Amino acid sequence: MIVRTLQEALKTDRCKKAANGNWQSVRLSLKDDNMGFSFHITTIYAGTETHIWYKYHLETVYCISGEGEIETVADGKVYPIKPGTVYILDKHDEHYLRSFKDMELACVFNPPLRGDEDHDEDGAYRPAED
Ligand code: 9YT
Repeated sequence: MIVRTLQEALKTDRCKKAANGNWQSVRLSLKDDNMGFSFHITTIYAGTETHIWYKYHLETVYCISGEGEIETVADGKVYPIKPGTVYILDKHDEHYLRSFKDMELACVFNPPLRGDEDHDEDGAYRPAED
């Protein structure tokens, strides 16, 4: 059994800040926990727009607090995000994530992240190399 707290993890390198300044993510559970997924608490800062295209990962995102929207590039659909909303990127959906009020999100990635990943120029994380 593994027990961690958000408060402690925030002070370690589990807390990853995006180079573009749009978000920070506290990666509470990673690949080396051998769970088959990783689990993060992410803050998306108000007033930001982030292009995301997880070509090599699936992600499920649950909104705990804040307010924003997601726009899927393929069809231009816009979905509001508010507390209680979950969105599931089951098709590696390319999208824009916009935050109007700081959003706190719980995020699950499959395959799990290693811990140090930041978005590349396409808004992806590189695939795990095993
Ligand atoms: C919702 C989303 O994907 N935000 C970007 C950060 C990501 N959640 C992460 O790396 O934890």
